[in-house]
Amino acid sequence: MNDTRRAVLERLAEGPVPGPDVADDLGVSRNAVWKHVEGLRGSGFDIESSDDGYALEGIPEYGGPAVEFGLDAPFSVEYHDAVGSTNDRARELAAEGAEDVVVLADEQTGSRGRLDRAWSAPSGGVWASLVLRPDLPPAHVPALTLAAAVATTDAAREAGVPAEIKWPNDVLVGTEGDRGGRKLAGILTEMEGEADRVSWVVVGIGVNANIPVDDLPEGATSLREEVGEVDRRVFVQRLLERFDDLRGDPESAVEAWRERSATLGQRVRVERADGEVVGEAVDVAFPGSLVVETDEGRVRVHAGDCEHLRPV
Ligand code: BT5
Repeated sequence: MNDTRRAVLERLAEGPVPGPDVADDLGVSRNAVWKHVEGLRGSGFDIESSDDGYALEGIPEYGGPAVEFGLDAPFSVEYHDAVGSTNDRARELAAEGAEDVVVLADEQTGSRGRLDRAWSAPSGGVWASLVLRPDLPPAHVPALTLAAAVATTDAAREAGVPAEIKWPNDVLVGTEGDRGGRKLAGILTEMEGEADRVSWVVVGIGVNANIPVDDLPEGATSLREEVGEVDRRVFVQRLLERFDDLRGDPESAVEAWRERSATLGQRVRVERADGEVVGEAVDVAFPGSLVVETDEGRVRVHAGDCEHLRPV
């Protein structure tokens, strides 16, 4: 949504207002106001016109303009009913110079997990990829993945789901149970940069929102399964707002991650490209490495797949 359209919408949301007043306030022509009102109606906003002027009576349930409306974070949203992978689309936008754009889809037909694993993304999910241009050295980018995991966890908790984070990027529910938790969300961060500067980062966040578990892989859960259907518009807004708070202070993201972690204090096995590490997960160190106390001493693991083991 462009800035003028957003401003028109905000004026109409305050109550009935005559078109000419909106035009004067925003310094645009009456015809321009009318065009924006028609555009907003086309996007699903219910705008009534009466003798008192225009009034906003209803907003679309979901989609780009719906998420942008009332969003307290500086992101614009490109929405797709269906797309191959939101990360792939976000990478295209990043290559074109985009910043603070969120690619959001109802369904993905070719989405990816880490290490080119498949990610199942049927209709009803929250599939979002954030195009960022942070002023960070590449080595600090993992902190953004932690920030995204915290933001996702907090949005899930606000929706009533007691989510926790498994290092580095899985958001789980029910980690106390025998099966070690069911996966609610995953994060895939990709970047391009030089030795000392990031050019762009794409943080891809996949949340099983309003999806029946039968449509998901074994071991997965969804918000719908845990608490019933959620308002995806509000969920995405809270997630983006929380992420926006955290990204400016990566150290605080790591601290917030510790507080929501299901991994710290657990016996873990971490599979790395160059072998496995087994021991107790004792800390996460900036910008996101897991510190494991092994029989041979402390090891810092930067990347890998982590499994929580039963205590010995
Ligand atoms: C992840 O990978 O957890 C990262 C997933 C990132 C997906 C988002 S959606 C928006 C954006 N666009 C993309 O194309 N991707 C991102 P990983 O840790 O490698 O976990 C992958 C494994 O999780 C798979 O091998 C399955 O076992 C399991 N899995 C697949 N789909 C799942 C789902 N919907 N829910 C829970 N688990 C799933």
